[in-house]
Amino acid sequence: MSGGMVRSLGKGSAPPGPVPEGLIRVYSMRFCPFAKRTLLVLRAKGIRHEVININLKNKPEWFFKKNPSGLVPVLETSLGQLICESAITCEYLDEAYPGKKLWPGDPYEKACQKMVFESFSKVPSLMISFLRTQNKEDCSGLKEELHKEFSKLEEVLTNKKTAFFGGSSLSMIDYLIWPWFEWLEALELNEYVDHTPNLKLWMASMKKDPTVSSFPTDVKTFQGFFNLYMQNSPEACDYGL
Ligand SMILES: N[C@@H](CCC(=O)N[C@@H](CS)C(=O)NCC(=O)O)C(=O)O
Repeated sequence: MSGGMVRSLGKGSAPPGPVPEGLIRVYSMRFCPFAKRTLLVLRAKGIRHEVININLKNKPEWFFKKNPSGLVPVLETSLGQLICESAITCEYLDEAYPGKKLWPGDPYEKACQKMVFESFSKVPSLMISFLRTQNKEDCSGLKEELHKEFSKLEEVLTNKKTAFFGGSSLSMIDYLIWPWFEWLEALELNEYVDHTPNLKLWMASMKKDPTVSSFPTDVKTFQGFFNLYMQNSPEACDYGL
């Protein structure tokens, strides 16, 4: 399985050939939290896959044929089927491949996980806005909103009395929301989970998961990427390689 630590393809690159049988391909970007959802599910389920990184600041022309919106992640099967939108890619992988099921089989339990997912939905855009406005203006409003969103997640864990959002073991909802928690330290937002002890414990448990710990997250590398990305540098996506 590809580790994904490969340079990205940019404008002028040759389009990759068909996906070999027995493999699934993911178009990704090393620092994209949405693509990380897909990669976590691929790894957790032990699905053989290859990773093609896309230079999001200098996109290859051919990439728009894979996803007209130009966003990663995108899955491509050996039949040439294309699947985009991270949550949809994760659900597809869980349904299409055998082995450990990450969504619960019980419809009510699945609905509960989807409600948590919905409740988490403001966090990605708040974090991106925070990244964009950092050092430029006062971020107190954003921080207050983030504080509120984390309190909502804390309440779920407190009411459930379980280590993970789906119960006593890790499941789909945990992988869907995890990538943004990896950003906290790099964005110096760790104190925003000080008021949420159960969320903090959840983060500690997530870090111990073999799938999560198989992707080392280096704070300095994240910060280097953030700096270049905010400057629209075509080198951002390959930072640290
Ligand atoms: N709703 C999409 C969002 C994906 C997304 O925003 N990906 C970012 C990278 S983290 C991207 O491809 N950005 C390229 C661009 O904005 O042009 C999903 O869940 O897959």
